[in-house]
Amino acid sequence: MDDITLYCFAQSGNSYKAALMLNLCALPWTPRFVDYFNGETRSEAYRAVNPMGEAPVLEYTADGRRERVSQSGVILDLLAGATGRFGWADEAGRREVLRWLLFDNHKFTSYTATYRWLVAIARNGDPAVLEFLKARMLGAFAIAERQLGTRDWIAGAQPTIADLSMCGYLYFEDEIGIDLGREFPNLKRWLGRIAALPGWKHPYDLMPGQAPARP
Ligand SMILES: N[C@@H](CCC(=O)N[C@@H](CS)C(=O)NCC(=O)O)C(=O)O
Repeated sequence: MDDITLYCFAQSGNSYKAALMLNLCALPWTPRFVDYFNGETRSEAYRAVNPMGEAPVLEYTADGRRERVSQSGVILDLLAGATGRFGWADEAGRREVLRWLLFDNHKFTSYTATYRWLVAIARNGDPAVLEFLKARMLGAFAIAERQLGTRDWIAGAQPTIADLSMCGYLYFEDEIGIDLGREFPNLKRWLGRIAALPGWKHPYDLMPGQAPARP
């Protein structure tokens, strides 16, 4: 896998999952800024890159061909296979990682990302919608908090792509407006363990684009 480009932008926790994996694996990569806030993901040109209209997209050369893949979970799986890093030891381990990746994509990240977007970026959420999303987000946090009560990493004895996926939005803790250390201490300690991995960077130091003004 050569000549890696990641379509991404700094506020995107989903892009961060892939960017963090690339950095932790010390793979050389170039960010390609996605101008999400000016509607790039909705443009025809971007839909030609990713018909789903989302960042991240990983572009790379393999066997002389230029390839593209989207969906952070698939990108993480691809990179784990290509590098032998942050993967699993056996089939049962693979299923465990997959279980948490799906939980992350369906609930953990999706409620958190939507809630954070409304409170920190759009700042125009209907209070009833915000209340609903926050409750769903906190419910997902509680499940991960419990999982991390007896173990250091989400899906195995070592860090896996499940950890890298689930942490995608949690370094935006101040924007989400949650004191993780007080409310979810296991999650907070786990984020510290991920941040101690060589190559770790905060999303705003890893991807192009401006951090939103603090709420
Ligand atoms: N499940 C997707 C979610 C990707 C996603 O929602 N990306 C956002 C940025 S964080 C996006 O590009 N949204 C574009 C839009 O809604 O127009 C993944 O994990 O890659």
